Amino acid sequence: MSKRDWRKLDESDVRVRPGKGTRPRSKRRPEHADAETAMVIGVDRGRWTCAMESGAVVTAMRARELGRTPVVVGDQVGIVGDTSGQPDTLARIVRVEERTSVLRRTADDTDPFERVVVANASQLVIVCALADPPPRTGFIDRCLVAAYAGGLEPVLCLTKSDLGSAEKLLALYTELDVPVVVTRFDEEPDVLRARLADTVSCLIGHSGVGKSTLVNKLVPDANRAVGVVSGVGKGRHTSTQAVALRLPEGGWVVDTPGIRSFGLAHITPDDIVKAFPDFAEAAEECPPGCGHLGAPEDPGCRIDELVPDAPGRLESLRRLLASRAGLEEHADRTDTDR
Ligand SMILES: Nc1nc2c(ncn2[C@@H]2O[C@H](COP(=O)(O)OP(=O)(O)O)[C@@H](O)[C@H]2O)c(=O)[nH]1
Ligand SMILES: [Mg+2]
Ligand SMILES: [Zn+2]
Repeated sequence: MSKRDWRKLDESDVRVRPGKGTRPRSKRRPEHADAETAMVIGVDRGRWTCAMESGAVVTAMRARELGRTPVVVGDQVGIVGDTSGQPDTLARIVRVEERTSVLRRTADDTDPFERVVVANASQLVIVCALADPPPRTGFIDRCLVAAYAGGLEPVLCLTKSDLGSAEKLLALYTELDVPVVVTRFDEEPDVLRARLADTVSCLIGHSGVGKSTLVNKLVPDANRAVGVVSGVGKGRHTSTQAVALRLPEGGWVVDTPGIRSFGLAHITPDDIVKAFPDFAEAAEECPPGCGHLGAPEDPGCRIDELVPDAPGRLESLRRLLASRAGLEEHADRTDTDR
């Protein structure tokens, strides 16, 4: 072999082993072909709790080749190593599958970035008490925006019906076709239970609305503490992580104790409008960059022309668009639940 040929061989060798930064994320390596699929059900200080398809629950670390790739509750992952789930074993996450939906928590004083906190949930159950604490429609609207933009089906769960009537809230959300279930702690939540069966659902709601009470009914061995205020500002991160709990009927419910609000900063008006086929069609004719709020903010918004058909529905949509813009944030923050 001549000197030249040697050099050639050398170059091609370099080409098949690119530097760390350019390595494809899910490069198929022979040793990972047999990775088992699991769902992430908890995250705590660099350790991921994963439910294998076999039912075993395994603790895993993130393989070094994944770098800082986020791995969150609900993620479908490929796992290698010791997947027995025996005490003191540690498996490795080598792959994160593409997500079908995402929920981001808001940036706050403890973290300047919106981060995905729950992946692949198919429903967002917005839990809101009918009284004590009083319902906050600004909060519900922002949750709806997060659901529509993140690819989840929203469900409104109105709790404490022994303390108040659902009538007013029902009127606000029927126009948007949001399914509503009403619960109270002295009755079994059978309607909600049927809705959650065989799917992954994420629960969101302010402290005190009755989430833990519900979760304890839905998941008999959950043992969630009732009447305990958790959340941001308490300085205890372990109690504020999202956690997925297996439902006896099949499926999962994700409790999000410390997440008070979902991040909406990346969401555009079009992301919201897209969730409503009738409005989306009209919006295609809007001027570029239309915020779809109507006059005076958005003169020429074509959605205005649908008003005669669905006045209440348009009003509801505009309310959601305004909540994305943060116009209601202040009102919602003043009647705090801490
Ligand atoms: N009156 C009434 N109180 C409830 C109901 N559900 C829960 N609570 C009470 O509301 C308080 C907060 O409940 P909890 O489940 O801890 O709410 P979380 O903070 O959302 O998890 C507790 O004192 C519960 O006993 C209900 O349907 N009716
Ligand atoms: Mg709770
Ligand atoms: Zn428009």
